[in-house]
Amino acid sequence: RIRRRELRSPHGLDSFGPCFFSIFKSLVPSEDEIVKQEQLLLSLKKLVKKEWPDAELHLYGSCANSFGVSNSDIDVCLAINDYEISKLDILLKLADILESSNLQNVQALTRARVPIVKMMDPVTGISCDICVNNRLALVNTKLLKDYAQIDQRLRQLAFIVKHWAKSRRVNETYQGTLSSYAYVLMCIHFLQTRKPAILPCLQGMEATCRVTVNETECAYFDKVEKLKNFGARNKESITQLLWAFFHYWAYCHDYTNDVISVRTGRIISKQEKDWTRRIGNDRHLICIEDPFQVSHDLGRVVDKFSIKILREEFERAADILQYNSNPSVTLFEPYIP
Ligand code: 3AT
Ligand code: MG
Repeated sequence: RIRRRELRSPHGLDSFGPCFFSIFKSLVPSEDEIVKQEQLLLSLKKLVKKEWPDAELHLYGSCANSFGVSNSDIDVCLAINDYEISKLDILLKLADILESSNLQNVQALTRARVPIVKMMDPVTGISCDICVNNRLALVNTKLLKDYAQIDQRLRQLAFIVKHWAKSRRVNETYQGTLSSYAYVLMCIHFLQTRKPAILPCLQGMEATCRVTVNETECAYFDKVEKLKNFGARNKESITQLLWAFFHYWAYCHDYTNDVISVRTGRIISKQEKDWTRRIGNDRHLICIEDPFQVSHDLGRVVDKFSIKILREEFERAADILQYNSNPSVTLFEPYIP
């Protein structure tokens, strides 16, 4: 059953606008940090070129999708066309190269769902994950970045939601809660479905960029500079949106039947996707469709224990924004088990 409550914005929440806005500002990475990230990428490029002259290194994830908070790790993808050598051998070779070049804590995680090499650069203090030929991640990174340029409220909302999720420890996929990528998709979908809409559905528009990655066609409208005024008719403030976001996930989302889909800009049914029952480890207790890999539910990490935790946290956040006298502090109070 869907639990509903009276849908009203709390009195006076807008007076906290400046507090939430300054939290957002404090999370944005500094110029200095961005310079350091670029330095590290440059030195990695030099190392890689020596071994594989045709290889390229690309940033992806939050350091490239504009949803990165300060002091995040960076995600790097090694794009390489060497069919003589397997992906795992490339990773092991890469780990060797890094190890012999003064990088610290080098570890090849060859058995992870997305195999990576982890390391830390002692010069900049930045930690870094490198994967091989993960072209889908590069495409979804660009999609998120393009959405962020349409309306600045997306970035503000997503930073605050990510900060809340990290503080409350519900951003830990290995514990059955959601990835940062999933939270950003939830924010995009939420803004697509406001009335009037704050974001368009880029995949529903005439495609201006098109790539095929492992048989998956990725196409959407990416001339986002033409959409700068898209959300202007909607005047909702960041605090109103934040309240409505948590209210939606706490009391309005139909967990039994609904899938949120950024690809269509709508809610679609679990029935339609055949996500109504558990298959293997996919339980579909909260359904977030990947915009390109449409058979992929980003909620699949969630199990019957963590769904409870997650929903309780959504309710806690909604109730704080509704009733608490100091919401911009209480919302982010660290979770203590
Ligand atoms: P943080 O700031 O690091 O928390 P992030 O956006 O970098 O946020 P992750 O490090 O979890 O998020 O993931 C890095 C990128 O990998 C984000 C996205 O482009 C891709 N990615 C992550 N999880 C998935 C997934 N389940 N399916 C497809 N792509 C994914
Ligand atoms: Mg990351």
